[in-house]
Amino acid sequence: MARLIQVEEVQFASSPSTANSSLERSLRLCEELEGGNILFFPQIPFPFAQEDREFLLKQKQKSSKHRKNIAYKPIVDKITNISHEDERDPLRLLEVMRKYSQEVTHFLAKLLPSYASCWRLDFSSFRPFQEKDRKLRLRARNDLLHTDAFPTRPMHGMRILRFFTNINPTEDRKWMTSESFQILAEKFAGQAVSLPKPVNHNLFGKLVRLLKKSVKQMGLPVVLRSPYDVFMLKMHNFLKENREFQSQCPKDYWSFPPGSCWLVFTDQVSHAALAGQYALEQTILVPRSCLLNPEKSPISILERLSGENLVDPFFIEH
Ligand SMILES: O=C(O)CCC(=O)C(=O)O
Ligand SMILES: [Fe+2]
Repeated sequence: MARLIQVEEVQFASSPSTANSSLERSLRLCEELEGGNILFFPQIPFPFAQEDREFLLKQKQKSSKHRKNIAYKPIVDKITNISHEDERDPLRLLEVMRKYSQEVTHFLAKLLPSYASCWRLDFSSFRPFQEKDRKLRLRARNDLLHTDAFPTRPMHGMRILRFFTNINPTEDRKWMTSESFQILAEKFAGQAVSLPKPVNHNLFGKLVRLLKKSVKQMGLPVVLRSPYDVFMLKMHNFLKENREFQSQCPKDYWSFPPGSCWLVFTDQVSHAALAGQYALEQTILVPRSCLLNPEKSPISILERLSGENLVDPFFIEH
């Protein structure tokens, strides 16, 4: 089960003598994250202007029904999922999201330099809806325990690392967590959730992948899932759809107070958001090659369980 590891006020090294202790701290934090724990920061550990927070809190979303979070894509510097009837100042929103994404990335790059040397920046999101009693279709529900897998963004073995910030001035964000991916995979993989088929390395398999890749490069919306991604998606759906698991599994409850942040590998720690409104989040993808303990990653666990290679090593890592 996940533990909460409080990270005390972070001072970054300014001299060679403090560089060693920064490095030690960084390795210790990677160890905790990869061990399935949650790093907790009582205060936002980087500048975040009060007027930016107030701007976000003023975003009046008409109804949370079927609505998705607002996403910011740092690579193309664009916001998606805003509806024009809700959004009166899209440029300002873009500016605030860009700033948040940059500050998180900058902070984490200093805190976890070994990850930063090879990570890929994924989306950032603004979550303006009240999670309690939020009406979403079952597989999209946040209040059911799950490990993360994105239907439209296959990971090819990369890890999903997410940094959350509760910007609500008065209300905690409430989470529940349960067992780690390792325990869940040992329980369900190969039984309730069928193990993935190995990567097809024959000429035909290679040709199909090459073809799909070129279709994608032409700008068509093809999702290139590895066997690993197929499994992770099945596991996500299975957990949310399994009433017995949801009610019987061991649970821990966490309250993240206003102004706090937390960092967690959400493909490993099963979690659910039970209540809270107004959070920000940045997703970062960490390749297996940059992990301190790659053997603890979901891809390695599944490859051990299946005895098969579940990602194509010659394929793009995203
Ligand atoms: O918004 C949150 O606090 C977490 C929701 C969640 O589990 C997710 O977005 O995958
Ligand atoms: Fe999640």
